[in-house]
Amino acid sequence: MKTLLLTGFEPFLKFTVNPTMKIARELHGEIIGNYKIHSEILRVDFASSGSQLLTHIERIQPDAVISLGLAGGRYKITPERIAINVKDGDVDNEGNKPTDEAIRVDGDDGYFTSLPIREMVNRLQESGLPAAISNTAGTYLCNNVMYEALHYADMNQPNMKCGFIHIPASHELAIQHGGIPSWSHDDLKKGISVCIEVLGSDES
Ligand code: PCA
Repeated sequence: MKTLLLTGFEPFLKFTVNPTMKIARELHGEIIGNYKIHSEILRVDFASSGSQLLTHIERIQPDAVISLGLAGGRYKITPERIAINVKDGDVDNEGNKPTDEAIRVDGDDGYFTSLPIREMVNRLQESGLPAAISNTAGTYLCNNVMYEALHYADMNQPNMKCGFIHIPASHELAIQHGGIPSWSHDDLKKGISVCIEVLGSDES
């Protein structure tokens, strides 16, 4: 049995709940395909989210890492293609607001995901769930942790598959927030389970 580190994020900005937190918590300990899931929740903090993720990787020694983030306003489940070496954007939960900064001053400009994102999108759509590859994870915390995981894998563990999946808002969040498209929690969770299944089948 292999181990998957699955991360979600805490709420941030105007989003009073983060559906990725609930999904990660509910899938903790589950077995999907040949992966046992170990879930952790990350802070929305430019100064500590990356190191938090790397600490979990070193402690858990997973075979693969999937991080989840909310993309409030997106309509589909969107596995991300690339992480870039940039920190820039809205204020985080600790009040930091970097502008045009590098995540790692000596790091590569970017990293492509090592997850089977095309197969994930195909299988999501076959399962009746709208999905598309996204070509930008932005420059906020989601890009930040995706970059850190891929940088770590590149340096230390090239066989560890890593990447990031953005999901739309849940109905619960949309009711509180107002103007964003939303999915049922069950469909969001099913979508992530489908992606994990694909990860396993990709390796067999
Ligand atoms: N989404 C944000 C950060 C936390 C989250 O769930 C992002 O897309 O960067």
